[in-house]
Amino acid sequence: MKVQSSRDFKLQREVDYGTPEQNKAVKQIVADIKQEGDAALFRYTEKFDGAQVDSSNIRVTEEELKAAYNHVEDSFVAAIRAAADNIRAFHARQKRNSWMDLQPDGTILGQIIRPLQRVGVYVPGGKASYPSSVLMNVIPAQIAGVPEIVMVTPPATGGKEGIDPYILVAAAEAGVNEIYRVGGAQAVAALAFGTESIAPVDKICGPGNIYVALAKREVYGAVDIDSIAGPSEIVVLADDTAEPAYVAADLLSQAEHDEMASAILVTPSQRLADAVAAEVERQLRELPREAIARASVDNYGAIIVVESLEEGISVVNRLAPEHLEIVAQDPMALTGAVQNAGAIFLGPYSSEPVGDYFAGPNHIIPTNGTARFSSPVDVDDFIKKSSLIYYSKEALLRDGSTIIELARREGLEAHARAVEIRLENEAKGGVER
Ligand code: HSO
Ligand code: ZN
Repeated sequence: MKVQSSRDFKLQREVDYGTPEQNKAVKQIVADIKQEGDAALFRYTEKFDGAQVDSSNIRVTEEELKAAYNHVEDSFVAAIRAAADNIRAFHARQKRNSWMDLQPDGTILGQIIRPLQRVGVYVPGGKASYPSSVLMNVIPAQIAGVPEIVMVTPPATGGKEGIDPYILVAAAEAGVNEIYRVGGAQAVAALAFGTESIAPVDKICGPGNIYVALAKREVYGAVDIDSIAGPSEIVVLADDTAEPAYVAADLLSQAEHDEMASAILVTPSQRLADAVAAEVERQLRELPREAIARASVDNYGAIIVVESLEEGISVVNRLAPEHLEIVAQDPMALTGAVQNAGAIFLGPYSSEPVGDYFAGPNHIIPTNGTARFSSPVDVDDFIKKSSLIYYSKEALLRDGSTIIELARREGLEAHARAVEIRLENEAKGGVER
């Protein structure tokens, strides 16, 4: 890992907007699903996943869900349950209440919180198919009160082996209501517009490959989507008190996600910088995913030596990392100055995987500098608000002329008259009702 000074450091990562061919292909798939429904959905599933899916087998049955439990270890079920309990407890704290404010003149103003009715969660197949991410997407929706949570995931090639039992168990434990074995842009389009087999949803979330990401962009507006997740990132801000082997291990824990993941150490300690560089190399050689982690470290990793922890914080704020670990004498004291970070892990025992799997906060966190303006997935992502206005006669008589003034200034005479007709009638003693 390169040790460098903060002056020379610039993190350069581009958002992948897909090639023109990929964009064209996705547009075509979405249009076909919208027009033909199931027929196109089954056709594309055969073409891209090599699986024979039709209306008789597209939905995963209760029996299949039960059978999945026979294919996983009891210890896994226990671990998923324990994690789910923590994630539920954390997200329960985020629940908002509707409120109403009764004013002395009889006016009532308020805000009603309603869950989305139907949410679609995309679960990718392949190497980034994580049971933990099923919990992180589904549980906030459930806490929000979403009554219909639908999962889609690509069928195994050939359609025979079915869906990964670990994913199915996580889905069952999280409380998914319906599961369909379709994936790719065709599944996103099916969720957005509905087909004969899949009723349309209000929001689509969950990670996927470039086709899934482009399809989500394409259907946005017809439905809501979550933000498009980039590769995982970790920044460790550490002083001389940090244990180099722990810091290296935490950096590698995210580097192993993806060749494009980014793991960065920021420290005022040259001694720690050198020790971590050596540790990273030593530990890398022992990792099953060495090739991925090494590519990540080589391309997007860095050890940045700064003058002070304060300068370190300003580097952190510039990077706006998805995950920040602060491993220093007094981590809590430094936290107040952190403006941009998706999740902040404090002290030597809060290794990032603690948050990835178990502590309770969500592990779907803004990447690629977007922690500057966005937040981890939470219950708010699955609710919406309705404003409530009950104006009393007294209040309208008081405010009517002001409203009319504003309406006429905008040249909207009908708006003005809608208020004026009431004022005039009230002046005449009111209408008989
Ligand atoms: N660190 C990943 C989440 C994850 N880690 C899933 C393990 N499984 C993105 O924040
Ligand atoms: Zn992770």
